[in-house]
Amino acid sequence: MNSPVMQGLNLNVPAYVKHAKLVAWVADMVALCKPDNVYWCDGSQEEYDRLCQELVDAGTFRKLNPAKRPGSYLAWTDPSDVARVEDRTFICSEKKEDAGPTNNWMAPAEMRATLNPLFDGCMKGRTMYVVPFSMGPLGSHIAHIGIELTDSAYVAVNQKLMTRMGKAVYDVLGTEGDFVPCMHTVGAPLAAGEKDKTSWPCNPTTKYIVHFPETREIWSYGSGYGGNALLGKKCFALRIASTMGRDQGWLAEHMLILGVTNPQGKKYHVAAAFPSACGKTNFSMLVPPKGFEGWKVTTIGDDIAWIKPHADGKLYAINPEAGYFGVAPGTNTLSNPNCMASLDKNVIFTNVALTDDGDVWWEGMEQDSGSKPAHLIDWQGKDWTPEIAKETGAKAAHPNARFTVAATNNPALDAQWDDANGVAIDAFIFGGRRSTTVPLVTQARDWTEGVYMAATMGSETTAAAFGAQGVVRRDPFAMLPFCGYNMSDYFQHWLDMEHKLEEMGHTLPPIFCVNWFRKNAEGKFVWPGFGENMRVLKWMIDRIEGQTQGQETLFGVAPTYGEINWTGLEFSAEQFNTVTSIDKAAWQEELKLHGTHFEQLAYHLPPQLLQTKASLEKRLAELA
Ligand code: SAT
Ligand code: MN
Repeated sequence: MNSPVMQGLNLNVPAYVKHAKLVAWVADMVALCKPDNVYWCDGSQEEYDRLCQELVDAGTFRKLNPAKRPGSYLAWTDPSDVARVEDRTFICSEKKEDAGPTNNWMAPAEMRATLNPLFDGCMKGRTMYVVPFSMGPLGSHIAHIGIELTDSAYVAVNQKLMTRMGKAVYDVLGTEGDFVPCMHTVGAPLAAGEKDKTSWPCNPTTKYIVHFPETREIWSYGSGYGGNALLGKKCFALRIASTMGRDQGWLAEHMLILGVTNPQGKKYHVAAAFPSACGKTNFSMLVPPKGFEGWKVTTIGDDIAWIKPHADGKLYAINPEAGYFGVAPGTNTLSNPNCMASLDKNVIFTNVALTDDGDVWWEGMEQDSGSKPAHLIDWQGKDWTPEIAKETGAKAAHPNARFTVAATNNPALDAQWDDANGVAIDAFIFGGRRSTTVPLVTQARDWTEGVYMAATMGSETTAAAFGAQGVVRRDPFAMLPFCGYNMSDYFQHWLDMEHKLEEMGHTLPPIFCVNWFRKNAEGKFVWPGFGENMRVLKWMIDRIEGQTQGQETLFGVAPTYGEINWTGLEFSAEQFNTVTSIDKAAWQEELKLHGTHFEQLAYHLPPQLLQTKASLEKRLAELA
């Protein structure tokens, strides 16, 4: 490879970067990608403001009305670049079995041969940004460092909000520290003197989101959006980190982390897994409803948890992120008042609509204002009126429109959110999106049954990923698109945690399975959800404290109607029955589907899961 110095390009390495291997890697990548400039991000506010202004000048950002939305910007993407691309996402382990049947796989050598010509010269006409970030509190023993090289200023400024990004990372890294190299390009090189033709450069036809788990590298080509491009998030914090966790004995999970404090001041920490766009952000910022005076819910994280066993026998969790990349549509002061307050200022919005007075709008906001605006510019830059929407079905905001905001904007932020030691987990929750079959809440009778519940989770698909929506797919642990290795090995890793902690003389936290999304015969949601989920959370805490008995059901221990605090909510025993009932025929079908799911995961499937299935079948057969 020609060295960049030979090409006459100065690497501009700042004096505070003292890591020779890192500098050598950047030099190699510069030689490969051939950017016009190299810029090392320091993470300062001055830099953030400057890069945002450059994005405004390039037409990628629109500055929102500072009187309405101070310090905030709106970006509209290319219509081909609006969500994660799961069919273009690859796990390139040496052996195909190690990626497993749920991941796209290509042999590493073949993938490198594919990527190399694509990356060769991919940054021509652009600046390469060197973005240093820590996933987790700087220097925490649970945290890890990544360096993203990207030709997207949009990525650099989003990373500033989403991670601990900047100069201080190099102090932690020192001269020898480990980091995950994250290569990213929008895949749209420019000829000499050429300007971008669109305000959202990306490659509309060629995309690759590639992970090499053995060498812990990420290579992302062609997309500028969300989880495809902010490589600290799904690529590092889930796919690569899950393989690190497997090798090193910890867990990287698609989980929110919340703190819940009772009126006596006792605090619990709960980690909960739900698929993308199923309300993790809402749950993590929950406002307790009437009847829960004195209770407080605080946010540690809204999407990802890194969890490590500690010498005291407990599992400690950190949020590796420092911001939220949440779904805007449906967010309002009823569904998530804390989130709405977080979005008052210093936000980057992507693919929401623009109001005539320079503010933002999305479907669901009419709940707060009482009506829809008479006119908007939609996320594709077209005129939008309620009449047009009625006629054509056009959405003002893309269903997967997002906000990026620093965690520190959140009024419900937990005091320990940045604690380097993490918080001790008292319960795990797994939830799918199912209109039938799965009850509102049950508690697994033991760790293995809990792992079974999580392993067989199903969910109707959402707009967070490209493809058909509303189809039930199995989404084990809400990790289907995010597990960086063989899913059955991942189940085994979870089962092994039990023995690991038992050897230390400890038991694991209880596991609960929830489903907020049951519908009635008319196809309407029955459970009110949102803040009312506190009622279910309180029952879980009662279970932890041994204050409530519950009742045995086919699928774990469930609350009786009388065990839930209904103060402030009218919810009849009959409605309760609609969201909790276990239908024998539906479950016969469900268990058959679990069987099909396990057949697909047969390689290395832990036998305990088949044993659990057999005992569920036996229980079901005995049901009247
Ligand atoms: O696009 S992201 O992966 O960042 C969001 C999500 O799918 O949860
Ligand atoms: Mn997510």
